Amino acid sequence: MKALIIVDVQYDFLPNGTLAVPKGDEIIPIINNLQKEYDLVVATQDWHPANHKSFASQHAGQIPFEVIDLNGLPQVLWPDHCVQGSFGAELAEDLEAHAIEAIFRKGMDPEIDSYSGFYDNGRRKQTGLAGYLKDRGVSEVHVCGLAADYCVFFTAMDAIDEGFKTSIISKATKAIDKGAFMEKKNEFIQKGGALI
Ligand code: VGL
Ligand code: ZN
Repeated sequence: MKALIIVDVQYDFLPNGTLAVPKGDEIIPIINNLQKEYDLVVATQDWHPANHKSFASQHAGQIPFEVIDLNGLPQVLWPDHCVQGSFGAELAEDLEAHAIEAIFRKGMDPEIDSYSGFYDNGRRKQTGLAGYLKDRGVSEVHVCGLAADYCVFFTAMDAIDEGFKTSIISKATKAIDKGAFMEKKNEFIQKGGALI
């Protein structure tokens, strides 16, 4: 069984969003066309409380894209984004959603960020995605969505650790920082992942 994992296709990561990924909207029709190729389609949704500590706004004197130590982990400070219940946190309405069987939310704990759809950045807690996929007999996953250099990359890296044959679909993802994704891409390939 082969699953498609659609990562964080939410308004705040699209043009005009608070943490817009350049050309993020261009991947939506591509993802819509891809879905029929899979036995199972799931999605993730970044879902932060308004006081999430990954937000620069929660740290006096800090500005977005600075890096701090947050509870022992390096943390990029982001503009406020994907606040629970806000428009920016909604999955894009242009994203075909009929086939999405489950949506795994992440980033609810204000003390720790959660890029991967599988666990938080400190691997303290699982979202349940790995167990769900395994229960459904999935052995291979393809990861797409936003952003290539953060949530797509970390979801794909953890998918390998969870024992799935894992690919990132190049044409169905966009990066916040293209250069950073080039390096992470190599790390992913070295770990046994594929770019397709
Ligand atoms: C993401 C930064 C912060 C992502 C989420 O979906 O890639 N990036 N939160
Ligand atoms: Zn986030």
